[in-house]
Amino acid sequence: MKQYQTDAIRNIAAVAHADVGKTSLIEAMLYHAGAIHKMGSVNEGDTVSDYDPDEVERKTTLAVTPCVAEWKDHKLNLLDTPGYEDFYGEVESALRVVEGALVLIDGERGVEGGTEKVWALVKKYETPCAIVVNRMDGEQAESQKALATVEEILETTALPLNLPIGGGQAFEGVVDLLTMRALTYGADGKTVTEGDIPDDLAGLAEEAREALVEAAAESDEELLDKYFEDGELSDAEVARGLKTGIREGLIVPALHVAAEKGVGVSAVLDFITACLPSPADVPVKAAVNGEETEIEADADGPLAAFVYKTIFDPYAGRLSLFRVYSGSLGVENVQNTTRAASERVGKVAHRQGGQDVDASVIVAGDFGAVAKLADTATGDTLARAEAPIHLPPVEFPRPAYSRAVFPEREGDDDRLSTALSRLAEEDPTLHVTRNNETDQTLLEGLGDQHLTMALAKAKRKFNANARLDLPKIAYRETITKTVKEVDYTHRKQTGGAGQYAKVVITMEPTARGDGYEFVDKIFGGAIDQQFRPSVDKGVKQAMAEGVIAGYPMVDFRVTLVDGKTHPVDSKDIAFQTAGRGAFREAAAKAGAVLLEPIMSVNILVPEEMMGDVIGDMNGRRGRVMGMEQVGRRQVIQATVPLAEMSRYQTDLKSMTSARGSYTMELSHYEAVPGDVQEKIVAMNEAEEE
Ligand SMILES: Nc1nc2c(ncn2[C@@H]2O[C@H](COP(=O)(O)OP(=O)(O)OP(=O)(O)O)[C@@H](O)[C@H]2O)c(=O)[nH]1
Ligand SMILES: [Mg+2]
Repeated sequence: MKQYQTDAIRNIAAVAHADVGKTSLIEAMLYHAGAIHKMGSVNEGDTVSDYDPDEVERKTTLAVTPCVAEWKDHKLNLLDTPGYEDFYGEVESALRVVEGALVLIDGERGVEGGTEKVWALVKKYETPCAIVVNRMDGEQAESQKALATVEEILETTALPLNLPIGGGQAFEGVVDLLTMRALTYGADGKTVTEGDIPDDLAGLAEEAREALVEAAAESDEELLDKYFEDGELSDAEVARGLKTGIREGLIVPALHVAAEKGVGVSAVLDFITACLPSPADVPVKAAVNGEETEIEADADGPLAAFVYKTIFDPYAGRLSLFRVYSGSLGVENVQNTTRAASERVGKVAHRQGGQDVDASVIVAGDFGAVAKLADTATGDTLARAEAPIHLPPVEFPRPAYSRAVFPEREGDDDRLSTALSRLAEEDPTLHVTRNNETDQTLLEGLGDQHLTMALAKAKRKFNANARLDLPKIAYRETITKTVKEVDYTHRKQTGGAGQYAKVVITMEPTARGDGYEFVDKIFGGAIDQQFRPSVDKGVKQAMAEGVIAGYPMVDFRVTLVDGKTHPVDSKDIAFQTAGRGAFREAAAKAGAVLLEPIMSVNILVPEEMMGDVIGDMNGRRGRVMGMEQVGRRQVIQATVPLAEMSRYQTDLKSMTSARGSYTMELSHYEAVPGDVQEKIVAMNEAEEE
């Protein structure tokens, strides 16, 4: 592939609700631009982007994938992304490293739940974007209706840059409002014929062109003056105004396509090269030695490359996909400034889906891949030691869905844990943690599909078979009453040496979160100094198993007030035993209760669904703490027992047609209501039998 200068590069991510046609559109663009000679299809499993066996099997994109097309002396880096929200960590990676986004919507369905979510990400990254209305060949597809949902739900006016010619199966092309010419596409999905605007669209086209020219003028003061004076702008001026307006987020244009048939695809390619910013147009924030600065995409500047994705191949090892922000990256030694580690770059390549395309050097603004870096992970910056630039990492969504994970076969723990840690490196939204209280390994992610996929990958790539289960809840126990001076004597007289220890303890509840405290209040020598820590040790042993249902006891104080030592038979072990016994006796009288983890959740839902979501929260023993309006959505803040949230991800999805989302973190522990406690105790007893 020819070497392109920074200003001839365009970096674009395709984002959308699931199944809208991102992969098909990218495939069509590659085909139209001549990067591939046969157009693949998602259904046949032979697209460039969905190359991974799991993607082929499921006919869906699971990871951000770079593709390359050359179009009119420009290099287009096209990032395909998943549409299922369990994989939106990948969308986040993609938007972090591009200057433009194509937000696809379906010509029949318009904006959907996933569209709202990727739209929020596009806003977060302030990515210049266009709406691409796909499947204009659908029988019910209607541009105006689809764009009305953009207005209504995304609260954005999409400005048509072209108009569809023909509807349903007869959709054959578009009227380009910049040139006021009709483009019709041949059945081969590639041939484009330019002609006059069909009569029935002439009026509509005039109107839409007017709106476009006005919007272009309003983006640029100089153009606005000229427009007021002359009442018109040249095509080049309109394009310039549009480019400015799009870059500044003032204009969101709309284009129409039928990706699978290739209709309208050249117009998208033209739009990307003409109207979306190049890397040279957009300086980025960075830090050098802790000082914030902005860096320009200058191929001769100091090196700054950002790793946006890591792929693990069981044979080839680690592959790091990166984007260069400044300087150029070739075969050389570099510094990973995130980890203060030096790395050897042995070879760089462009990527076309899963294939390497040879390159000698990757210049500022361009994308590349490097294999076998030793210490580099997603989100790291590669730079040079003498100019240690550091780029901010990707802010990945935090997992809100958790399951216990077990090896399918006995003895497979090591294999599974290696597989999971590799997968977590490939996908930073997948966390593997250990819960010491429940003694379970937890796999946490963004949803059930996410974890199911992780298991499938563990099996295919690392030959590690695993299964998931609902995680155990880390209940705890505590006491509610003070019991004074409980005495306990341990005495053992068998054969040889005897054991003797007497302790008197007082046990009292402390504040939530205070844990356990041991106080030695022995005056004089009732218990020898050396044996008092033994009592503490004994209490610690017993408290690990509580007195109600085997959960650790917390938030109490034991005060050792009195006791007795035997001159011969008293020893460490005897006082430990007495400590355990005294604890059990005291705790049994101290009104022990179960505590459960209470989560703090933030639920984002469209206003009209608030009632249902709150009602459901109440059913889960949740407490709504507050509400906050965000645009036309509401953030509901609530606290709710973790035990009620194990299926919330799926439930919220079905309750809100995938429009709601939530985050969750541990808030505190609270006593379990009596009836719930009875159930938990009964369940644990049943389990032990
Ligand atoms: N009729 C019609 N079908 C299309 C068009 N574009 C894509 N499809 C079909 O829609 C389905 C989904 O297409 P994909 O390209 O996989 O959509 P996606 O957005 O990449 O899907 P995910 O990766 O799962 O989010 C496939 O069956 C395609 O064949 C189109 O323009 N018209
Ligand atoms: Mg896809």
